[in-house]
Amino acid sequence: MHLLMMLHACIFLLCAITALAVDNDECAQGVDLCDKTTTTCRNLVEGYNCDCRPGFRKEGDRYKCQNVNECTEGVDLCSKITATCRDSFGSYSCECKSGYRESPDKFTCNDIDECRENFGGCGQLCLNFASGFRCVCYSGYKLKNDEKNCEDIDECVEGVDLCDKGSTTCRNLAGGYSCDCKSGYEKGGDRYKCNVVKQ
Ligand SMILES: [Ca+2]
Ligand SMILES: [Ca+2]
Ligand SMILES: [Ca+2]
Repeated sequence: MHLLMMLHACIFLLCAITALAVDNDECAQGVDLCDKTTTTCRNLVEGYNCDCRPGFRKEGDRYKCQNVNECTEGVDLCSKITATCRDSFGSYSCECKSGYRESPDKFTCNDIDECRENFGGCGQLCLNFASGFRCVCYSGYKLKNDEKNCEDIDECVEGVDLCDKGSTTCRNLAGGYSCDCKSGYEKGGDRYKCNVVKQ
């Protein structure tokens, strides 16, 4: 009886070993149904599994995985200030916002210093700042419609001069203006006003 049981166990074990030995490696044989682009086949003692590749996840189908939209799920590493997340099949990328350029880490972008590169095309002064730049002018000048070059402000025509109307005449100059004395008047200490010539 005892011997019979042992014999039975032996036969059972042998069966198990035989079953193990005949396990097919479906992955190696290429007979698996795993989707090659989204999964990797992994052999199991009984059957096989289709493991999702990075950037994909299981959704119903056991042979196939779905693209993870890292952007909408907010798991991307893109800088919110300098970049915009763009989803792709199995991955994502960080696209630089206007005025920024890609940095080595691929997640953040660096401000472009437009003033260091051809002076931003500015005629007089260039002011760099994050996300953009601006052309500015010397005192007495104003930006032209092209937002790049500067032109003299005609203070006399624009009526922004401080010349005393009674004793002086405004004369426009590049970058400024002067208050010239009218006849019968002469310069005193004030640059905006003239004094009556004493007889
Ligand atoms: Ca993706
Ligand atoms: Ca800039
Ligand atoms: Ca002027």
